Amino acid sequence: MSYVDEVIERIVQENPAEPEFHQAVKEVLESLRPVVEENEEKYRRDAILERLVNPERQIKFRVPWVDDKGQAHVNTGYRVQFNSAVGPYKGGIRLHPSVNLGIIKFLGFEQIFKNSLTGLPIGGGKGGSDFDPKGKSDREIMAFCQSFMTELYKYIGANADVPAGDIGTGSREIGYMYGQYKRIRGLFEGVLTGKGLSYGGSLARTEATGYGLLYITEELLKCNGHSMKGKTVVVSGSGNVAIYAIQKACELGATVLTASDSTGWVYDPDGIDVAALKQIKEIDRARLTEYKKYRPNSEYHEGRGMWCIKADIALPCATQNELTLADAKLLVTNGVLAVAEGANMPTTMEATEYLQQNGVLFLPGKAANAGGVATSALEMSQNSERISWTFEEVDTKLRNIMVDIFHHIDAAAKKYGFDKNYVIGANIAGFEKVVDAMQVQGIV
Ligand code: NDP
Ligand code: 2IT
Repeated sequence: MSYVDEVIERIVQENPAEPEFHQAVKEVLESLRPVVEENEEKYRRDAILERLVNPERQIKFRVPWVDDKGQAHVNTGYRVQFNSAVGPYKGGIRLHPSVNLGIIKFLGFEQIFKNSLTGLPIGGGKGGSDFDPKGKSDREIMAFCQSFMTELYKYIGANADVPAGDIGTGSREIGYMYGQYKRIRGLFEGVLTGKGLSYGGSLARTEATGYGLLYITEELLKCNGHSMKGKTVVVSGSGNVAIYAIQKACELGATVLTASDSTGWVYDPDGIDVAALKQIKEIDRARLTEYKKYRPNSEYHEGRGMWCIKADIALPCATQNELTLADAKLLVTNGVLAVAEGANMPTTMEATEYLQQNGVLFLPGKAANAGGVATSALEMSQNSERISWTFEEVDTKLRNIMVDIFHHIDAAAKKYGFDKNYVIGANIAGFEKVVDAMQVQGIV
């Protein structure tokens, strides 16, 4: 049996009931076959793949908090410190009832390669909790965040592990967590990113993931003889990534037809109104059912299903495995040109293969959504220097990073004979730097 197959088999056996983690490991290791085959003897001797797929450390803890009625609750907190070969662990904190160890491990594993692709010195990690922020008061959110940080602070630090936002964790939650860290440690340091601008946050971090997604998609299109201008786009999600992806797509001259949340989706034939979306989601924290009040011409549909809308580009920006084989078939039937993942692993493996086999340009999340963590690393730089760059400075750096990522993954795919297979390109390009750092640092 090949080394890759052996490691995949062991990871499935040793980590039962973690299907998303198995999926992420399989996708990456399958892509790495040509590199592993070239170096099999050395990698086996040094247990490179075993060390790559086993987190350096995984922390699980109890998070007790009290609701507004005086009732105590207990949630589970996680931080998986996956790989620090190229820099301090870096990755977001997800607050969602679906969170479990397997979800955090898949996200942490993906983060290793994504962070490597940014070209910046950040290792891979991820954290979170099964706490559900929906419907909670500000005081309840604060109580949870303070309790979460009261345990997490022991394991993180500006040069050790720097968490940030993800699903359910935005600037409000980061603020409460930062305040509690500072109070316990007595350190005003860049231990979190996605901070508010008044206490060390970076301009353009809020916009970065969505903007970065469009910068790399524009480069992909340009290199394949197209552009965003005049294109129609279907987007899923209506959170941080989706909102700023929609905003930048509009700025580049495209029309975005859809947005979604966990209960339904909207179709706006005149183009999604970003100001209305921000009011509903960022300010009112309400459901998308409200959208019709702003745009009477739009349609609201319960459930999922926006992939049936005909468009040139699809940008899944909500959550993992939200774009299935059936959805991919609809997209192909409707003549989709490109799919770029704003979310982490939103496309199932079967759907990805189907899109690629049918000539759709496909950008995987670890390249396409790397603008968020890249700008987090720029926030870390600004914190270290104790200065703040202008919006334009950060945005220009972000754009350059995304363009560089595209050419890097494109070149890696070509080098191994998989021209335009950006999944293989991203996995190989992300791996190359990490494996080099791991090898020269010895067996640790
Ligand atoms: P938000 O919490 O801001 O928004 C998430 C959006 O996705 C909401 O519209 C939410 O709907 C929807 N959603 C979440 N879970 C589900 C689900 N199980 N089924 C259907 N819809 C769902 O998160 P972000 O925008 O920050 O994150 C979105 C994706 O992008 C995630 O995969 C995240 O890991 C990834 N990502 C985020 C980055 C960042 O900087 N924030 C960087 C790189 C990737 P509802 O409001 O109803 O829950
Ligand atoms: O998935 C991701 O890359 C993020 N949620 C952002 C992580 C970060 O550290 O900014």
